[in-house]
Order: sequence, then structure tokens, then C-alpha cells
Amino acid sequence: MYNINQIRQDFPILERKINNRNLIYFDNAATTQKPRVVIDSITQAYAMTNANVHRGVHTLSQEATNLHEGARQRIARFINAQTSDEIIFTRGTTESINLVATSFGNTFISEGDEILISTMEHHANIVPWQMLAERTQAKLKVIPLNDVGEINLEEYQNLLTDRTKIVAINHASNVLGTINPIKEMIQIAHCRNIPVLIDGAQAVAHCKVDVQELDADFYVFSGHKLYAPTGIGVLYGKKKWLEQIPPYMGGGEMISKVTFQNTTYNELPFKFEAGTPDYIGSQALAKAIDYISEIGLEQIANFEAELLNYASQRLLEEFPNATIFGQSEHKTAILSFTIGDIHPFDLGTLLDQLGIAIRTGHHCAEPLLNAFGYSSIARASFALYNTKEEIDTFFEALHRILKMF
Ligand code: 7TS
Repeated sequence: MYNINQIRQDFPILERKINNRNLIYFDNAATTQKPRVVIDSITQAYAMTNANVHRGVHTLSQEATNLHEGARQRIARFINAQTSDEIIFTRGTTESINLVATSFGNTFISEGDEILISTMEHHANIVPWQMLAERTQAKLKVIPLNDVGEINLEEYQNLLTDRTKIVAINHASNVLGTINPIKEMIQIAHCRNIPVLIDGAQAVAHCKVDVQELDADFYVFSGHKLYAPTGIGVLYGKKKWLEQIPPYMGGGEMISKVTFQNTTYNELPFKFEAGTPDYIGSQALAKAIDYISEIGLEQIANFEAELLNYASQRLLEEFPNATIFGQSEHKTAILSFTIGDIHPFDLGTLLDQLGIAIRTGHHCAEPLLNAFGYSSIARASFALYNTKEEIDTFFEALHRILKMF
């Protein structure tokens, strides 16, 4: 059974008042709040087992190393990677994509080659590919969307050519909420031997991910959208790719032997992890994964879907001049909208006066908003601790605010 009261008690920040109101946090697609087990794990690690990893003969360093490498194994199990060598720790989704765009891109992509992304990408899955295209004179191609914010598989297939060297698409959109048919998209690309990178930033906390079943070549995500701390993220890569591409950054940890003449690189996964890793963040990420796994991703997805349906229905019924961006049948709990010609920034500011946090603006997906003819929209995004009662309060607030206009 989904014990929402217990779950809410696990998140200390939900006790907070904002402008003398109970905090209602609907900005979960930007970052999630942290359960006490995750916060405690950070304190515990610093209080009891702090030492640099992979280099000490002393007990503390060995303990810290075991905890850090144990976390890597936990993450590998979470997404069903074949081995934990395929789990590279990064600072987050953005760094993971930049790593692939640089190390894979510089190796396999050259003038006249094509990189295929979609219209619904976050800037993090656009700009690194644009930079690569500029460096190499490759071409960036973009999959269009239909009116409800979905990719048409036939159109996608037609955009793949003999020059396509990589497809990079998100698992779920941070604006539309659309969950893309990535398994099919990967299969289609693989028919032409084209590897696929999946940006899982908006998916891992909301649906079960099995990288082997998907047959993803790269799958990337951030800890902080998964109830874990900021500054830790993951690049999953198939071993066959990670072995073929060079390191992204140079420094300690990633080397096997260094002389002034040359350097040989460490084995996977360390080859891609220059410098002291975030061994505290990795443990906290593993704790966050334990936490959501105990509740169950399917239960979480069902619970969030109910919140989304309830809020979407109320918005359309109670505000005839409201527009919802992203009306796919397969959605994560993201509700992007506008109401009449009220500026989303005003809406966000007034909601904040009432203790309600939503996101407004272009959501780091400017090309997507432009494709729909907008420059700014409002977004309420739900997480496992949100409630119908909070949505009721949100609608009371919306009605109050609209009376003012
Ligand atoms: N990809 C997607 C689909 C995202 O939603 C985000 C962050 C990123 C990449 C970048 O993640 P980072 O952890 O490296 O920054 N999305 C959002 C958002 O929707 N509002 O704030 C950040």
C-alpha cells in the first residue's frame, strides 16, 4: 500500500512554511526534495567514513572505497547494467552528455556525418551536439513532433541515413512529459548499426529502466532529480563503446602509468573518472535508489499518474482558456500550461506568495517552446510526496489569482 503520510514524513523540507503557508512543491522536474535517509547518509559518511578513495592502505580509505564501489554496484543493479564497469560517475546528465559528445563524437564523427536529436530536447542534449557539429562540420538533424508532443516513428525512421552516427533523445520530456517509445527507437536505429544515447534525466525517478532490455548504448541521468544530492550523476555506456573511446578529462584516478613522455589509461570505469570522485554523493545516490525501490517504481508511477490526471482534468474543466503542452497518452507527471494571456512569470510569482512553487520560463528547451509558438510557459511537476489536497490548494490559488486579472 502507498503510505503517503509516511512518505511525506520522510522529507523534512515538507514541514517548511513559505510566506506563512505550508510549502507546496511542484517543481520536481527541476530538482526533487531529499528524504531523511539520503540527508543522513551524507552526514554519516562525513562523520564516520570520510577518506579519499582508491588510494589508501588505511582502514578509512578502504571503507570509503568499499562504500563508493558498493554504490556503483547498486546503481548497476537499478538500471540492470551488465556490469558496474559500465557505470561512470559524473556530475550529472549535462556532464554525461558532454562526455559522450566529446569522447565518442571526436572518435566517430567527422565532416558530413549526421547527429539526430528531437525537437523536445533539453538544452543539455542540444548544445553539446551543436558544439561537436561545429568542431567536425557534422550536421545536426532534428525529429519533428506532432500536436500532442509525440515523435512519429515513421518520420524518425526516414531521418536516419547512412551518415547518421548517433541518435540522442530523451526518455521523457521535461516540458511535455511525453515518454518516448525509446525501445522501438533504439531497435530502428540498431537496424542501421547506429548507436543511441538516451537522456533519462526525467525518467529514472518515474519509471523502471532496464538498459539491457532497451539495448541502449548510452543512458544518462542526474542524482538530484532522483531524490539524491546535486553534483552526482551517471553515464551508463555499453562496454564495447566505453572501451573504444578516449578519456574525457585527464588527471589522477584515470591513469594506469604516467611518465613525462606518455600516459597509459586506467581500466573501466576509472578511465572516465579523473580526480577525486564524489564518493559521498555516490553513497547518497545509492540510498535514494534504495528508498524509491522500497516504495516501488510502479507504485510511484501509478500514484503520480493519478495526480497528473486529476490536475490536468481540473485545469481544462475550470479554465476554458487554458492550454496544456504535451497531451500524449504516455506521460510522466508534468503539467506544462498557460492560462489565457497571463504571463507565466506573474503566475509563478503570485503562486509563490501563497507558498506554491512551480517553474516558469523556457525550461531550458527554447527550441521546443518556439516550435509551439511560445517563449514562456508555466509548469507544475509532481513527485512521490505530492497529494491531491495540494492540487486542490493549487487550484484555489489559481482561481484567486485569476480573479485579480
Ligand atoms: N535533460 C533533461 C531532460 C532535463 O530535464 C534536464 C534538467 C537536464 C537534461 C539537465 O540536467 P542537469 O542535472 O545536468 O542539470 N531539467 C531541468 C528542468 O526541467 N528544470 O530545471 C532543470
